[in-house]
Amino acid sequence: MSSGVDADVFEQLLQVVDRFARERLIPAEKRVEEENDIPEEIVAEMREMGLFGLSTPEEYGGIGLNVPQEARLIEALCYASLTFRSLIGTNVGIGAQGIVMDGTPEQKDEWLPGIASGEVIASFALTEPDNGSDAGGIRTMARRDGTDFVINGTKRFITNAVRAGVFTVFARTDPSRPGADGVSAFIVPANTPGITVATPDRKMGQRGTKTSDVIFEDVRIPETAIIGGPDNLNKGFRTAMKVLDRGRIHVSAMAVGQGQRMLDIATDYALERKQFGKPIGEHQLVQGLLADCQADLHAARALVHATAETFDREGKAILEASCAKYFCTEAAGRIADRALQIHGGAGYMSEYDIERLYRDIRLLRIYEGTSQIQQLVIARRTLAARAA
Ligand code: COS
Repeated sequence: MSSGVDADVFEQLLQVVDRFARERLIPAEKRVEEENDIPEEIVAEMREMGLFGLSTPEEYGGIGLNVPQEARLIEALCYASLTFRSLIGTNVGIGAQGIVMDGTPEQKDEWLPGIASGEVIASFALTEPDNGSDAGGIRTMARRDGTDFVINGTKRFITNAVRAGVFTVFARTDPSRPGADGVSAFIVPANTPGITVATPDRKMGQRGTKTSDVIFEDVRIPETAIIGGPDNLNKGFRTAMKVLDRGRIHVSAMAVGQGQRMLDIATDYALERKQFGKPIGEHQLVQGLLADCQADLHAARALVHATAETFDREGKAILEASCAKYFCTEAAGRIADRALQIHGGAGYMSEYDIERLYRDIRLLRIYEGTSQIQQLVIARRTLAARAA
């Protein structure tokens, strides 16, 4: 098991983040929704707290949480709007983990301190207009030119692209191999000539998060920018998959944090709101909705913790991470639906938080692998294990 930070230090940090989410972030949620951005003073506070470097190893200036600790901390942070998490999410997770997991010592020295402090935002550029679930079908090309590569292509829905200082970019380096085998991962500074970041997308929820197309036109980078160095040519798909496995545990923890928030809101409403002469929480059908939320939440939380422990112990948890992401995000969707139902007509009105949380949570079943991709991974591995 990887050590993570000392247990006492971690418990203190957890309390600080829990308080920060409840006392600082939740009161700012409506402003974020209206302004479609996170106030600068909150960004600065998140930097000061070291949140950008939660999972960066301590030797590079991060806090160095292990995966079980990261899961508990992300659950606490995600009691508040998911938008706040998205600001640090690519540095803690998918944008940076390729460098943490597979980078050379030089690449780590160059990039991880800035990523840990939040001075550099790292962004993960995998998805394309024609390739999301089929990650091995990447069309962005990186053509060799001497000891350089020249990248051309478009990436889509790239979180934090407008804020990025560096992209981890997945591009095809061997056109003769159309699938996962011909893909490499590159570290591309965002100021490299030829990169255009489009205007951020308008989305259903999670206002204040920034996703955009990123267009690469003749972007020239040296072969030393391949994650892990030139020897890792054509091995980028595995880096992407490893990053996503870990990311799926992270997303599961987000679902639990939001699930708890929605259940608390629905419970408070059930205690206050009266119909037929008594609080609706005293009506058994409403109790049934609350009970189903609580059972889903307990199961989801237990699954995240167990999966995080497995990842920490074994260094991977492919089947388990897909099970967790599938179950926890679907459970959060069910909790959102019931919590809104408990609110009745009020739940459909934007002055109630549940309307916004319901929209925000919808994305969890889609990004970092849709529920259907998780089903596919789970089923393939289940069949393969019995067939072996
Ligand atoms: N960890 C490490 N290696 C992995 C892996 C994982 N989780 N999953 C697959 N690999 C390896 C395989 O072992 C295989 O290597 P070998 O050829 O040496 O055996 C290689 O990668 C190709 O794997 P596979 O044949 O399973 O690839 P597929 O093209 O069939 O794709 C899925 C597999 C669908 C699971 C993959 O494309 C995927 O996860 N898609 C969803 C992507 C996603 O989450 N997109 C969201 C974008 S980021 S917000």
